[in-house]
Amino acid sequence: MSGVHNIVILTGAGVSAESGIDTFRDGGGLWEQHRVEDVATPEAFVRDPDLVHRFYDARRAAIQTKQPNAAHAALARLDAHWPGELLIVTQNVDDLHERAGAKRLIHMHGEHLNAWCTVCDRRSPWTGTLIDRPACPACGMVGYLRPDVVWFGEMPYRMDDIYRAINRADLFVSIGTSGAVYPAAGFVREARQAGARTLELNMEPSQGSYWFDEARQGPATQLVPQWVD
Ligand code: BV8
Repeated sequence: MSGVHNIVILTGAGVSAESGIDTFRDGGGLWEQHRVEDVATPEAFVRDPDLVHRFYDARRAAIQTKQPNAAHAALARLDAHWPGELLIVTQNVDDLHERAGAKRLIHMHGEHLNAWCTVCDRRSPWTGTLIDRPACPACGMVGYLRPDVVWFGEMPYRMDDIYRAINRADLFVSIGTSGAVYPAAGFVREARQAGARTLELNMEPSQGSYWFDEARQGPATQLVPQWVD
């Protein structure tokens, strides 16, 4: 990667697919079994909190049985050794990047293994279920915890930090995302405007492939180590 100093990497569900975590939009994926409006919006949570808790409790349990794959490991190696600025922005709410060793990481759509108290607004590590309306570990209020996940219509986390990194990047790499959801799907255009080279690594061309200088198709566990190493 000659001439590259500052790297921003965007990851999506495709980077965790080979770890056995369902993606959202591939055949049989998570959204195939549910309408997004029924499980991933604040309105859904008000309308049918038990359905939303069942959906997220099942995913929180499933994640804990999965392991990082070669793509997570390669990104963690790059993070550990890259002398310039590097930021992994993940849309994923699993903890596989961390478990592979990644440090310079932002979860823009939240984290499954946290619970968010709608009374005291604090996040607490959480590996159990929420459908049984447990007490908030921070304030003790019972029945007010929700998944710490950014739903549609909600503001993603740390957007200022993300845009600051993108505007300093000279390489932007998108891995395992369909380019279906904003603002993440627009990052490649921000990166181009900042003068960065852009690379997409994905099983198939994404909805935003047109915007990338280069797009390679294949499984992340092959493409990412090839690119990193
Ligand atoms: C926002 C919840 C304002 C967590 C998710 C009307 C009202 C309000 C907002 C909107 C609106 N209309 C449009 C919007 C914006 C909206 C949006 O984009 N809607 C879409 C549907 C059009 N966005 C929002 O609401 C966002 N908030 O806009 O706030 C704002 C704007 C700007 C700046 C600040 C604030 C909030 C979006 C977050 C929604 N939450 N999830 C959860 O349940 O997990 S989104 C959900 O989809 C995931 O979290 C994920 O992040 C996202 C994208 O999915 P992908 O990760 O790409 O997964 P997908 O299955 O789609 O694709 C997988 C890809 O991997 C495929 O391409 C496949 O080929 C590839 N693949 C598969 N296997 C492999 C592989 N690649 C490599 N190797 C493999 N083995």
